[in-house]
Amino acid sequence: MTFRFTTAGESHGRGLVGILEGIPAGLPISAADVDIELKRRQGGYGRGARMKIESDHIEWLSGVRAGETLGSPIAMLIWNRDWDHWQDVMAPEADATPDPQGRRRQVTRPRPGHADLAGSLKYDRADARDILERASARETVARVACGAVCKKLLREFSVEIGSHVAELGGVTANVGAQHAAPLPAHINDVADQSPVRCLDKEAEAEIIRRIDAAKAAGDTLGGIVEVIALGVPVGLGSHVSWDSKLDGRLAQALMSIPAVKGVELGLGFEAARRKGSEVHDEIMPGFARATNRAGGTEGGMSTGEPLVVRVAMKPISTLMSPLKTVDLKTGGPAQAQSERSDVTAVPAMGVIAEAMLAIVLTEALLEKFGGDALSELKRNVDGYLAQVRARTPRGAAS
Ligand code: EPS
Repeated sequence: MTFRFTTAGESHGRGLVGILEGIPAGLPISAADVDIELKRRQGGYGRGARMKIESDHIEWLSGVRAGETLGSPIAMLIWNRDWDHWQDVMAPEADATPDPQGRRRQVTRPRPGHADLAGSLKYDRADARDILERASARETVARVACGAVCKKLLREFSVEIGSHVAELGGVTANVGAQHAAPLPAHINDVADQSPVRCLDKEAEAEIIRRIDAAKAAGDTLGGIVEVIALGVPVGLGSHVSWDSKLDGRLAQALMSIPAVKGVELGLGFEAARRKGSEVHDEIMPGFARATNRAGGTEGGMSTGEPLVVRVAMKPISTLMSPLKTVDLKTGGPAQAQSERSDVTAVPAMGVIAEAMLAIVLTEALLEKFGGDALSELKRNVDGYLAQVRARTPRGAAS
């Protein structure tokens, strides 16, 4: 069964749907496993009023019975509570008595940086709401739901994924995979205690000050999140074809998160500034590495070292002190639309990036090991790990 993942839904529509295909039968799962992740995504200092309205949780539509997956497509539904306020604006059926003034809550002043303008021209829409409703980062709630199921599967193989905010609003945390101080063993246990998911208390205080200042100025802030997967076995992905390379697949998946503009693995761009002797991770007895500057992939395959990915998010493009734009209706100069929005969503983006990482790793795991049932998948993984162990130099196996 080919692994597939998709989402449907608009920001102020009835709800969001996430669909996963190819998850083997027999994986224990409950709505609570998914809802925990949805709650984590809703948090973070700097979010707007919408998060006070929503209280995200899933309803299973298919693919799960008596607390276990069936091997059939898994569909999850998350209702939008805000729909109550948007039913007329977002109604699917044509209005029998249309308002002569035109549609309510139209958006005709596209926001620089948002999908509004390119989408309105491409899809030939007079109202940019037809674009922004789907371009909205609300869609990521369905990604996180699918990612939660994938995380549950990966945990069966001792793969743990966590993240923390490495930079926000120009403030850099003095903690991370490339810093001397060790990261906590369970990153999320610590990061989730911080209102901005930052592991450096001093940086956290300054980040909060900057979020408050940006809010007062009607501005927004971006930042960088570091996502780490521990316990990934050697050999996921492949060097043989461009589209089977794990690093390329991770970059695509993470770059697809709204407002993400950059993805780095390990040293990333910094590797380009160093000599080879200061970049590559020497191979020690037992195939261990003294360093992990590569960030867990070589030749498009996982190395067995922690997977370390940094994801950069631009500031949100809805500004309360708006930028210049052009009105789609009049063609004349205007101020971009300001709608209720967040000052920053970088802490939430970390949770979304964890989900996308989990989805890519699950796809790569299932592609390599196959299996219709979890028991079969486990046998296949165990057989492979025994084969790898047999190749590990004697007396030095980790
Ligand atoms: C978003 C704008 C805000 C955010 C939203 C993403 O929503 P609203 O326009 O309803 O105030 O809160 O994010 C979410 C709803 C969410 O669940 O993350 C945008 O324009 O991208």
